[in-house]
Amino acid sequence: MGKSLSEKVIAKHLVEGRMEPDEQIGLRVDHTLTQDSTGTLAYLEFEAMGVPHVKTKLSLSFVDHNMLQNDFRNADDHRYLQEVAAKYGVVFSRPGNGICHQLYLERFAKPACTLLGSDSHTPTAGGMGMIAIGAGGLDVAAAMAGEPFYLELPSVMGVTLNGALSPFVSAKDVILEILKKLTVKGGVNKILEYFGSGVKTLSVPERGTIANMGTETGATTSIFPSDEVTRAFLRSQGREDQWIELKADDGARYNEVLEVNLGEVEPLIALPHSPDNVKAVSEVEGTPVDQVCIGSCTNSSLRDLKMVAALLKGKKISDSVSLTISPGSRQVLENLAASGELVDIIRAGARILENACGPCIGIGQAPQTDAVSIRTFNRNFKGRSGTQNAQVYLASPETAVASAIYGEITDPRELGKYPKITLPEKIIIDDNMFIFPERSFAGEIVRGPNIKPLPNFPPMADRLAGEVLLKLGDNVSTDDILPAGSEIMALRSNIPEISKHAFRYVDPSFADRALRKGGGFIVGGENYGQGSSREHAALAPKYLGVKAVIAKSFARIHLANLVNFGVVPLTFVEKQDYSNVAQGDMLELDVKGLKRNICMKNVTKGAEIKAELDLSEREKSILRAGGKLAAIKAKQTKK
Ligand code: MIC
Ligand code: SF4
Repeated sequence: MGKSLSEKVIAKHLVEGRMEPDEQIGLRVDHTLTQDSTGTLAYLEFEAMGVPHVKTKLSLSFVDHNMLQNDFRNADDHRYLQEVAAKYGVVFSRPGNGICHQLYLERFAKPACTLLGSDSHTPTAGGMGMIAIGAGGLDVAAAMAGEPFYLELPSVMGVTLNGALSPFVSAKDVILEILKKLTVKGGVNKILEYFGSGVKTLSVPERGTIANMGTETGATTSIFPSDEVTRAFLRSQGREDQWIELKADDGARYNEVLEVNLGEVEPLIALPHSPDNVKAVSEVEGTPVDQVCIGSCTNSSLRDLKMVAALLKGKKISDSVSLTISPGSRQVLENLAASGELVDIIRAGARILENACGPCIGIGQAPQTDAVSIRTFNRNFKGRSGTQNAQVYLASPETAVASAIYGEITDPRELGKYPKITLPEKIIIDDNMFIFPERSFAGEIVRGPNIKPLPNFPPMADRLAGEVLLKLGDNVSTDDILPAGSEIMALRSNIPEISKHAFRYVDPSFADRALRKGGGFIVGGENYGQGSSREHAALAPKYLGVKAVIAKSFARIHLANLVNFGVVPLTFVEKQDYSNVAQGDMLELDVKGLKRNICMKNVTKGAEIKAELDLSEREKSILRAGGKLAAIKAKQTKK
């Protein structure tokens, strides 16, 4: 039987476990990536591991999220990150260089390698034939220290792409089509592997867009073959020598297959407030638009911004719209500047922002009250833009431009002539804003006053008791648990302070209540913790005393983060038992021995509820120790 591409790359990196369904496997990690807002914790954790130098082939630290310097805090974090990178052998990408996933794809991604990144959109590099996975900072720190990355072997969903896209339809529409089919939980514990005759019609940045937003289906990662298109992209980046051909065997078997005929995809748009709330653009045409934001790790490549420039050339945006452009990298910006295309963008009335995440994560450009904002980004969870009542829609750069010009949601096919975009064979490359570790740092690492030591947690108790502090519904995102935005994100390296903001917009009294009651439990529905990799969404509740989360199901990265910080993740054996637990109920759990079946007593209702702890022995030992850092330290003292 032929092998899928995913199986081939995984097999090459397998260091523990067997490649069988539901098996826990350990993967060798070739490259790691961090970004600043998860990176400060990740490097504090790495330092605590006491390893003198990173053990990976390549580790990179990007600064692209917390770019607003309203006071000393973000700037102090940036300095810490730069010094720690130099000390431990990590390549540092300076603020202003660009968004981690875009930069990684341009300059470092290599077919057949593995990448672990402390950002949920790390799978973008799957566009280059890699197994690239997002994880919490602690797992990335462990990988930098030479540990394998552990996960349950994902099943592989084949996605056949046939035909070719029609004019004005692009990669974003393809992934929106897939999201419409799979929803935000349809990809959990799966790899989306692309193949079929349509693949060769997509450039590497377009493949990157599709792999990037596969994250929104909950997928572990997405992967494309490495073919002549990949080779041409690497050639244009002066890296052709890093190319190898990579594809699934003929007759490879997939656990399931999804078919997308590219020619049938039409311009699509995700409506507020979920990336899977997808409709045809034509269904919502005419909705007045106040803001359009183009950029993010999904849609900020040279291909995308060349398209934007071509569509804006000679036009003027509507007086009612504020249009912002955040290029994905300095390389993209420099090439647009050199070709003159940047002028077309500026003349049309766009506001050029930094090469960074920016509005995607509520770092500036919060929309006005009740605004409709069309964004080429990947997430539109309520409030993520910084304005709680804003209506955020997700669309392609083509739809975004058409809507900016007409001041209302517009099908881009109404723009008339479709420009032909070709990527230059050779682009301008300048790696000056990467600091390679040869320029070494020998001094003492300076930590600003906002960089607080990591909290320590005791080993787990045999009995957990307390109140249900909060009961939530399905698809609770990490943006709900620990919101982003410039105010709260500046506290990423200060756990005591950031914890005060847990569930701030869901229930502003949560943090105080949790502390007052001496901790307790959270009850959730399906897909609890979807979205980002931020470990603060596990660490802050833990710091406030949350002992366990009982949910119908969990998102992959958040589940791992809960375990890593010693919070017990339990699922209801009978889903209807969810309705037998109310906020304020007192619960008692006997977790001695961390058995699979846990009996949970609802003391308030006098009922017994069956809960399940579906974890590997390795994960259980982490829980017992009180978290992964404690487990690693305990292992070190035994040696
Ligand atoms: C996001 O898009 O939500 C983020 C900000 O990039 C996060 C990481 C973080 O919270 O720092 C992610 O996707 O993992
Ligand atoms: Fe940055 Fe947005 Fe991408 Fe997250 S999703 S890495 S905030 S651009």
